[in-house]
Amino acid sequence: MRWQKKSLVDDRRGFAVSEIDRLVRQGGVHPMGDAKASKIELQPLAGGLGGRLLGVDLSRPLDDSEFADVYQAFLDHLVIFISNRRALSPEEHCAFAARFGEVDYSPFSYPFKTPTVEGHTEILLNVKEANDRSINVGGFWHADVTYRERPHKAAIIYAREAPPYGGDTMFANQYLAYETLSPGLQRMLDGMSAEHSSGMPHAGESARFASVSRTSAPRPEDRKFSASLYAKADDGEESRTTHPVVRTHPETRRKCLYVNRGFTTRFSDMTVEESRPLLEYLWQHASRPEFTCRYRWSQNDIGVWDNRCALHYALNDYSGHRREMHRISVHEPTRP
Ligand SMILES: O=C(O)CCC(=O)C(=O)O
Ligand SMILES: [Fe+2]
Repeated sequence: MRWQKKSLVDDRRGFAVSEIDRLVRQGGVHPMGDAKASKIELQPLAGGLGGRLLGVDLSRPLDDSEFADVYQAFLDHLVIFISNRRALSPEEHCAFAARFGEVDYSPFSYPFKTPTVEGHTEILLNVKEANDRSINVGGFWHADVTYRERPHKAAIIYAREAPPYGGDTMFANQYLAYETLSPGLQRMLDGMSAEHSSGMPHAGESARFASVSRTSAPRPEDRKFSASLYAKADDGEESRTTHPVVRTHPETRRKCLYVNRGFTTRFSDMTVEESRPLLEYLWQHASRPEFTCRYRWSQNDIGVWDNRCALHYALNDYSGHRREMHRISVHEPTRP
């Protein structure tokens, strides 16, 4: 049995223990193994979160019981990865994504552009050409679209083309971020809320990284937000909203920290100057190496992250190589 019982959940806390966790299997399963004959296994990526699912292949639809296992692994491990035997069509990607919730068809808010896959307004096309040395999409710690009243519940991302090395994505467990704060700070934050804005005052040019490689340092012009394909040059309206600083996950009922460097601007009823030192502390704490995992993409991989309790960061270290990701997101049914 290669299923490792690394569970962020346990009976003591009263959370559901995954059905998969109870599976006892003989022998190993190759990631590309025969999905029909095999049960799903999970190979943890790190202590804090993340798991690779073995024995699942999305080149054929999953039946309900298989999907239930996948969904439970998503809740238990916060971000899961599936390696597929062959390329998935946009329709197959979409059909899998739709099992996680209501698919988001709306464009992003100012200041972002949202290129999409032709004929599929729900598939965000995140491509960086080999000669593009500018900043990348998601190159800062964030959860997606938290400036919306109902941010995304999950993202289902497909690696259409992965660089030979570099271009990994990192994730950070925000249950752990909350649980490792002192009881005093937890009590204080429990009652607080914060503003989130698509204007990204703290994740602008200073927090982003232009493309790096061992042989090429970024040039000043590469560092500008406007150098990215995904930045809008024209003026627009920011989207803003307010969320609790600590939220309770609607499915696991666990509390997690819910501020991020990307979009959180300040605590409610406080100025940016008053908020910044504590936010800065929380942002750094939230991405402690022990709370993170890092995934190296291969072509045709699918990743699914729980955007309610995990942060992510896309590394911009593949200068000279092309990377193409397709992302579908599903809405949270209610406000955090
Ligand atoms: O390209 C990636 O790995 C993720 C980028 C990102 O932040 C996103 O798609 O939300
Ligand atoms: Fe993102």
